[in-house]
Amino acid sequence: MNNAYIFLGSNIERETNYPQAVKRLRELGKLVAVSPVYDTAPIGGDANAPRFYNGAVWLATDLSPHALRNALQRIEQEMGRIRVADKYAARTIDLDLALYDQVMIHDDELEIPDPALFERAFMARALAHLNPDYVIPPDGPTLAELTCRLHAKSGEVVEVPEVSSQIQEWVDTSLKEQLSMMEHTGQHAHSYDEQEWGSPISELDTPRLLPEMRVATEKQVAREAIADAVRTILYNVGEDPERVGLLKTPERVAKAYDELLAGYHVDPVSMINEAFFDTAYDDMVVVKDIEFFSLCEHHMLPFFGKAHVAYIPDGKVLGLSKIPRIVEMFARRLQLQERMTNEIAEFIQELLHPRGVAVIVTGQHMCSMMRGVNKPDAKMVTQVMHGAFQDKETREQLNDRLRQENGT
Ligand code: PH2
Ligand code: MG
Ligand code: MG
Repeated sequence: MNNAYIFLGSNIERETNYPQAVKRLRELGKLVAVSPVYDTAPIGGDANAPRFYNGAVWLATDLSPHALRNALQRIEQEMGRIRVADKYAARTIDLDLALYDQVMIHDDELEIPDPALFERAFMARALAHLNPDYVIPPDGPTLAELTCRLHAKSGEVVEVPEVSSQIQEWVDTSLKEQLSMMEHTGQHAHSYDEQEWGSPISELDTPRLLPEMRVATEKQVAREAIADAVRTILYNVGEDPERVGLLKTPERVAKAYDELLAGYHVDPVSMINEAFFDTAYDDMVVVKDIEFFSLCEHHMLPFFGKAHVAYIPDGKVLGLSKIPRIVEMFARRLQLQERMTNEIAEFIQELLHPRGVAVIVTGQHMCSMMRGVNKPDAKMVTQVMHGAFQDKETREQLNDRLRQENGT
């Protein structure tokens, strides 16, 4: 048995067509679970099109993905679905094979996982209801995580409790029937016609894997989710997100966050790229006045200033450009100045095992400059001193260097 997740949609006589389609899915396998039914606004196409019932079903089946897709199309046809060129046309029933075990398929007939899943909050939500921990192949996010990211705007998705419980009851009785039938006959409660629906799973071709497609999609999903959240903020601070000046703001902000918070996506190994060198130089190395811009994790407001980094090598030194890059990697995240200072020092410690490492950071925090205590001139100084820098003399030497080089 294989686990197939089917997404259903109906916006023509949906009150009868939707429940009927769920019942018919029983012909194709065992119904493991059904999601609630959601009333959703039509996406794409004519905005005045009738609203949909949408939901999902988890089906345990012997059918291969392609055979299952053929079987679903047959049910759509039998239920009066008329296929037209307009992919947004109203339909009695739409049965989409959204997910199938950990399979990825991309051919003329099937796209699994269904790309619509990454765009439609209600689709992610219905599927997450069936199996929240399901990891979308090849390596996530889980359905629960995706649902959070796609966070639906209010009013866009409304659960329909009466229809949901009616279907749920039917599935419960039907499950019992299926089970007792299996006990009595020792067979599956369903059978399918191979000739009509195609080959069973054993003849399934190896699916083509397209992980790079997923990386791009995930990035897009994240951007759109951030833009949606910004729209919510704009509306709730009393603005009109539809006014011309603000129309593109959510996308702009999302794009800006890509840059401002790029530190989460830096791979430290490839960033360092083995740029450390053996050397006999064993005196203090100071890289001072490294400008940084970060966002505080308490308010997501900027803090910025300068970082000074020093270390005393023990056989190994780092390429000059790497120290500012390390600062950048930690600054471009939601931060506390204290933690950032520590992380920079720890990173260098692990990388070089020097005789000592020191990091001093001076920062001005917008969260206290333009709000709260309103102290625009206050500066925060943090420092971490490891190894040889615990020694008073070495510390004084470092202070001298910083003062000297600052010309003061
Ligand atoms: N399906 C579409 C196009 N638009 N909108 C909603 N709300 N629900 C759907 O299932 C749906 C849609 C194409 O399959
Ligand atoms: Mg379809
Ligand atoms: Mg569809």
